Amino acid sequence: MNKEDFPILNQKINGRQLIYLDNSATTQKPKQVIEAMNRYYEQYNANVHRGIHQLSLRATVAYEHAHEIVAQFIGAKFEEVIFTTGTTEGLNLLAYSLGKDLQPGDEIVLSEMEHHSNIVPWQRLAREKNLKLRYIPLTAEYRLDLNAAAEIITRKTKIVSVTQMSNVLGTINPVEELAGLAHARGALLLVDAAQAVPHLPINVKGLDCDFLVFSGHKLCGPTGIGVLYGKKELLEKMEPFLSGGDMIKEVTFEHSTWNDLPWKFEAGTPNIAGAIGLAAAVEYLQTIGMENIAQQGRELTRYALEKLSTVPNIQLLGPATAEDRGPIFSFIVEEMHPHDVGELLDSEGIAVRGGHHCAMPLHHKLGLVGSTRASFYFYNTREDIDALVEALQKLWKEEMEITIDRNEISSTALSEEQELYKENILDHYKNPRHKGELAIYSVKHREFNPLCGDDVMMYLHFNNGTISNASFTGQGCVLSQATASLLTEHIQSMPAKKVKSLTREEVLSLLGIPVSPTRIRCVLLPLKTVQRGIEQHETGN
Ligand code: C6P
Repeated sequence: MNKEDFPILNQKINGRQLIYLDNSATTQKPKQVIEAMNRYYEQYNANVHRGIHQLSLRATVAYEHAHEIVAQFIGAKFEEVIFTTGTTEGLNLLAYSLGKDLQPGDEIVLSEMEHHSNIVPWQRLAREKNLKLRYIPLTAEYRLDLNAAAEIITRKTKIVSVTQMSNVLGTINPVEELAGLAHARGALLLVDAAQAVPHLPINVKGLDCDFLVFSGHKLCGPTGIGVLYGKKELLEKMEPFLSGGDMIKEVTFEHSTWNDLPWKFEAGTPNIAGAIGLAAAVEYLQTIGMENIAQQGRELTRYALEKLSTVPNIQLLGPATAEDRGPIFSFIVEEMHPHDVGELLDSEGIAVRGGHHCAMPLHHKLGLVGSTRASFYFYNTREDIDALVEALQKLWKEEMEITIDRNEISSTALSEEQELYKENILDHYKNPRHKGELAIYSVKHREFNPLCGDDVMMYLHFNNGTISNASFTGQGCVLSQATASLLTEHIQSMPAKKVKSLTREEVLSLLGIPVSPTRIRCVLLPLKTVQRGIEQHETGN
């Protein structure tokens, strides 16, 4: 691997060398992938499986070859690899197609560490067909409780669907063992390998899973392309998910028959450039070697565990040892909202993710609204971990230039007047006005920002169309909480009609400092809560 293969990594962010640690969200793309996609668009862009002209033939060959490359990469047969838009579509396809055969009372077993993509489609199916969802719990070491799994997976279980590597905890789950448990009870085993395929050599036959899904963009490929692997005999029996062009063999006005695998599950013009990019990404990973990538991931994991455990004010989530663990580290910084931590690290050029990482139930289970996550890939180094640890140490020692009371509200240089506004914001954060329930109120309304966990409940009391009293409760980052305090003060005795027409500019002017685009949502959440509260009062809903 050559770091120069990744042009994007060679840039400064906020005056610092970029350190990209958000690889679980999406990985960066090497030149080889970008060039392969460009070549398709520049030299042989055409639809596949349709034209008889040269360009179409070339595109078809490349598209089918991409299936071959991916099939060989995961140890599957050509017919068993279906291109989707990503892990999410793969899981939705499975819930739809497998769901057709399920009966009321049947059970689906998931785990407590699943991504929303492996929960929500099953919840919808369960509601529609009166099925029961059960969850394998976690142990205190953040691993799956396999004793509990052996009891939860029963003859009533029809599907077990689990992540192979948690996108929050980094835990690697024993898929073979779960396959054994599921198959012994007559159930199917589905694997969400979105985080595992980028880091581990995968052989679907060795895992003995029935289905496995992943996304191209997490392994150096483009977005909008993903893979569904399924055992051929199962795919043959399943109903297609989407229907239309290319997935059919014959169509009359009355009925249609389905194309052969894998095309039966690929309706419409596919993401040809995406497939070509994915194949280039797989070939790129293969030149490095998946064993080498896994080995380097283990080394980074060991080093990160050792280093991060030296930072006093952070609590690491996930297994404490490098065994069965990938290089994904979520943590809580004492007394700081993940959003604030993320923005502070960004000011040091370090890109991480803050929030619930699309695993809200897991965070709730751990008693958290969110966490900060640093996730590594093979182009990361020990020096990147050192830089992260150093930045976190700075946070702890309150050395960061822009840190005030361990909470940051603006990373841009401020004028003298804006500095005063900043002090005012901090004062509202530390000593919120009108915080707490109102004893008497006309309406209460709650809004929640699912991206970061900011949570605001507004209590409003009306008198002749005027807000005679307002208060709020909730928790979140400095900006959301300070704005709620400023806003409840601002709207006291204001006609409800006027409050309803308050604009974002007016709310921003209450803050008086520039707010970065990523934080506008934090500021607007209290405004949305008040305005929806008034609407709720007016409509009675
Ligand atoms: N997790 C993360 O930051 P899509 O969005 O379809 O490519 O992948 C969904 C998905 C499913 N399962 C797991 C275990 C995942 O980690 C993800 C994507 C990203 O953690 C984006 S939310």
